[in-house]
Formats: sequence, C-alpha cells, structure tokens
Amino acid sequence: MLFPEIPVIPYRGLDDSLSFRWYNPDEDIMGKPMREHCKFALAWWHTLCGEGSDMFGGGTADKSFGADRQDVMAHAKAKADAGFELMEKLSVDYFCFHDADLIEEAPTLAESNKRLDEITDYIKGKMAKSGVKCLWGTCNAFTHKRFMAGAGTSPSADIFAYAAAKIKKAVELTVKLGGSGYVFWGGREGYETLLNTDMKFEQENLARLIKMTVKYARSIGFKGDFYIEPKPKEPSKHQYDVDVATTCNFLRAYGLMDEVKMNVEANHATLAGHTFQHELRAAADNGVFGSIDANQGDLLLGWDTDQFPSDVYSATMCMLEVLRAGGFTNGGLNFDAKTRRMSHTAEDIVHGFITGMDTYALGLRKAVQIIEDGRIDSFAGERYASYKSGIGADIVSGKAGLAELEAYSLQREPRIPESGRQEMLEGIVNCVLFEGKPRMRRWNDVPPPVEP
Ligand code: XUL
Ligand code: CO
Repeated sequence: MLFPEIPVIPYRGLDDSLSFRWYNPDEDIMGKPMREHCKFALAWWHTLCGEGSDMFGGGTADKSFGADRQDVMAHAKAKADAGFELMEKLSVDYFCFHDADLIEEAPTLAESNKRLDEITDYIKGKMAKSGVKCLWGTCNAFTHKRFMAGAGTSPSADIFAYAAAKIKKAVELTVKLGGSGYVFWGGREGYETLLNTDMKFEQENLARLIKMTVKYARSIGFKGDFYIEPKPKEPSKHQYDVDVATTCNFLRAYGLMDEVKMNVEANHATLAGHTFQHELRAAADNGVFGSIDANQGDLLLGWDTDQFPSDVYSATMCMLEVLRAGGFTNGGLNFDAKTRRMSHTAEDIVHGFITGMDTYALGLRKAVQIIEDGRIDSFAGERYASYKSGIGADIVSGKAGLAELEAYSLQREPRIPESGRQEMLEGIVNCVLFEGKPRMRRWNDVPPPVEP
C-alpha cells in the first residue's frame, strides 16, 4: 500500500471527515446509480505524472511513488500501483491515458513499443483484479521536439509518418485495455503564423490521419467512440479545432461526422469564449455529444489551468445537458485536472477528487431537481409556441416563403416578443440550487394560505 494514511473514502453526507458529501456511488437517481450517471475517470497524466512544474519553477510534488526513477519499468509500475490504489479508494471506476503517461519513451520506436507492451500487461492485470476500466486512450504527439510543428499537420512527411506509427500503437493499447473511446486532442495541430503555413493542406492532412486511424482501429476490432477534443489555443497560437462548431465544420467537410464525436473540456470551452454549457449544447445539437473533460479554468487567467471542478453552477448546467442528451454511452467525466502547485501532497489529490466528484454529484442532483421542477424547460418550450400553429407552423413546414410572409405581414403589425424573463429564470435556478426545495411562485400566482 502506497498511501496507508488514506482510507477508503465513504459517503457520509455533510461531514468534515475525508468523505463524500454528495457522491453516493450506488444511490439510484432517475433509475440509474450515480456512478453510471457520472462515470468518473482519473487522468493518468495529471494525477500520476505531473509534479506541478511551471514556467518559473520545477515540480513541488513527488511522483516517484517510492520507486527508483532510474529503473523506468519499476517507476511505471509504481505509478500504476498508485493509480489503482487511489481509484479503488475513491470509487473512481475509469482512467484515461496517453501512451507517454504510462511509461517513459525509449530512444527508438521499437523499444518504446516493447516497454508499452510490458506496462500494459501489468495494468491489464490490475484492471482484472480491481474492476477499474479504461474510458479512453490517446497518443501524445505534442511533447517531443519532433512534434514542434504539429503531428498530422507537420510540414514534414516523416513526422506525419512517425505520428501515425505512434497513433497506431496507442489505438492498439486502447483496444488491449478495453477502452470505450479514443481521443484526438490537437496538441500542436495549429499554427503560429500564416506567413509559413498552408492552412488548407494542413487540415487536409489532419483529416487523412484521422481517417487512417478510424480505418485501422475498426480493422482491429475497436467498437468504441472516437472523439476530437476542441481547444482554441495553447500550445499553438491558433489550434484548428477551435471549438465544437468549428470542429463540426471540419468533420463535415471531410466526411467524418458519422465517425467522430466530441470530448468537451470545460476549461477549453471558456478559453474559446464560450460557456461550458454552450459547448455541450452545440455537441448535442449536432449529434456528436460524446465525453467530457471535467475541470475548470480561472476566468482571470488566459490559459488552461486545469483545476479540479468546484463550480456547482457550471456542473449543474453540464449535468442538465448530459441528462437531456440521454446520458453517457461510451463517454464519461474525466478529471483532466491537477491540484495547485502549492497542494503538493497525496492528501491534496484526494481532496481534489472528492471536491470534483462531489461537485458533479451535487450538479447531477440539482439538474434532476431542475428537470423535475419543470419551470425552466416549460418556459423555454413555451417561448417558441408561435411556431406550433398558423404562420409559424407554415414557416417550419416550408409552406410559407418570403412572398407569403410578406402578404401575412402586410395585414398586421407584429407584437413584440414576450419577455424572456431571464432574471426570473435565474432566480428559479438559485432557489433550486440553494434552497433544495424550489419555493418561487410567479408574482401573480395566488398566495398560499397563511398558517394560523
Ligand atoms: C490539453 C488536454 C489534453 C487532452 C488529452 O489541454 O486537455 O490533456 O485531454 O490529450
Ligand atoms: Co483535456
């Protein structure tokens, strides 16, 4: 045991101990246990590799996990031991990984692949014992200097080929570990200046690489989902997969819409100038809602801070969108999140997960209450009632064109739209969030009888 001081984390309701306050994995919510609504995942890179270094200083957390760092395999196994101990103690049922997270890259591709085979044998054994599953795998095609100008969008065909070889292995490992998803995050798939960039050709190549991956993965029996994870910038100044809408345009242009869904990350949404909820809605509306990287950014900072989520409002809106989209199938909530540099102990990691999981568990509970309360959904529905009959129905069915609409409008001055009542709706959400039981009535409802 690597963390004897950390107990199995129980659900205890509002309690000060190291416990969940809202996440009760087996509690039934709308006919499904909470753990199936949430499908929480640990991100191998942040939890087991990242040591808190930044541009101004080295790591503050030690992720040796008692192993000799010179012994690459022993260290990789210690990371796996730490990961499984944490997941089991925290009731985290899934993990996500990049190839490079599992074990340090070797000097040659062949040697790296051999290392990956050995460490995934070890991880597979731990999965069988624990019941922990793989949510998704991916390939790190952005850290090494060979990828400085991108992987699929590199101006060098040799680098494209090398990235393809690495992706092939990452897909094989994902299949080996039974992953239900494979993610493409465009690490450096973007550009710094158009003075040296053929934007169209780079995007065509990116599509070629994704098509090759889909074809190969299906040929070796991968049945899960592919996801692109949009992000507007960082590390590139301009990343091609800016946001969900831009990425859908890319997928449509290259005939990939039926093959690839979205992995929406909260912090990437806000970097793109959207709310997290907007990106989730855009994915669902386009039929590509897939999975979520659950974290949060800092609106005062312009970069990807990858914090453990604590914003219940945002998590509630997220879980509303997840419930409306019918819940997760192959996707889940991956904590692409790290503790702050000053939170450098194992206990801090546990607090990060507890707060993150409780935030989403509370968000789920509140989203259910908002749906059951019904006022938000019925208000939004009624707002479009004029399209249900008369001229509105003719617009929707295509019966009316410009000439018919002109004839209609020449007969009458339109009424201005009904009030959008944003402030009232925000008040209803606050009542559900902070009072538990919604108490608001419309101002003109009959007041309740005063108790004697
Ligand atoms: C980077 C990021 C990645 C992806 C996986 O911003 O989010 O960790 O989630 O490559
Ligand atoms: Co991410």
